[in-house]
Amino acid sequence: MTGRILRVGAAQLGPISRDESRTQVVKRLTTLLDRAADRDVRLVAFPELALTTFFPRWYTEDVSGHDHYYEREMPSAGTRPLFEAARAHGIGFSLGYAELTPDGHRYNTTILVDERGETVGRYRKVHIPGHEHNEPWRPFEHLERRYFEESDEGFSVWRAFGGLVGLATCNDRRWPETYRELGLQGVELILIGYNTPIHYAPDPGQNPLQGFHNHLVMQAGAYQNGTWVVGVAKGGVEEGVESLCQSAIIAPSGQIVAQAVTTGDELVVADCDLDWCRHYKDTLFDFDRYRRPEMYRRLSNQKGVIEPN
Ligand code: CDT
Repeated sequence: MTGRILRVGAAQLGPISRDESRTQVVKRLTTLLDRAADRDVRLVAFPELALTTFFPRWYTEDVSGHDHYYEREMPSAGTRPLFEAARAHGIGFSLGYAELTPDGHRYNTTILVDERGETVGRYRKVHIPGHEHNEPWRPFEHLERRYFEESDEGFSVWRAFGGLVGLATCNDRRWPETYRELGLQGVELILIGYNTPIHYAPDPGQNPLQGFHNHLVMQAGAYQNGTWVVGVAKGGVEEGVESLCQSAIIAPSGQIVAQAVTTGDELVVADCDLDWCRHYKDTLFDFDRYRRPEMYRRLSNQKGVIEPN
């Protein structure tokens, strides 16, 4: 193989129980990092909210009722061992967690940490799914809109690991705007962590299609922007709720080149040739040559649907 090869690991996590301590979880993450080091991986992607159980499934009257699940600093005493292990191995990583800022804002955040243990990028989730208020009719809730603010920082791409790396989080992967925002910054590798319950209460007919939709959107996003995409799950049955696994590494062709086979902690590895992106970015998806932004004004000027008279 020639080109800019980056060996990437998708570090899928099985369930995290509500009373699992940060120390216990960080130990699981460092075990996966150790396995990555054994396989000469240079960058490991961890899932969304990788340090805790998916707490938005439970309603609390006071929004601060789940604050013990949030990180007030990164790294902290609890998470520093992960940074130290990564630095010792010379491996970078992305990590999703609940962030509580000093001025009281709550974000669903993912950071990108380089091989020296330095945080080089921070992304706060843009598309926040679910609901704000108690809906006890559901078998379990999806209160992300109660516990996280929508970020208005947008999507960034960073020069790291010899390429152009972007981040997105779970529900963002379903929106083509996410990939295009990153694609317009030349992204070559997008890391996406997710927690996707199989049961979708507003329309359970979608339940059997969760795996299909997961790969459909990421494969399309990869191909249409000529980029690698890593989708990494926290899945399995967590506190009685089954979530999708099927973590995957997807090439700029849209093909899945590696996929998880378990519903637990598992490292999925692939050699990502970042130069492969050029095959798509310089041909069918030569944005500079073929895009017609003046034809797409609704995309940034309009939020909902306006049907013709
Ligand atoms: N974590 C996350 O964003 N999960 C959503 C569930 C959507 S149903 C409320 C997802 O898009 O997978």
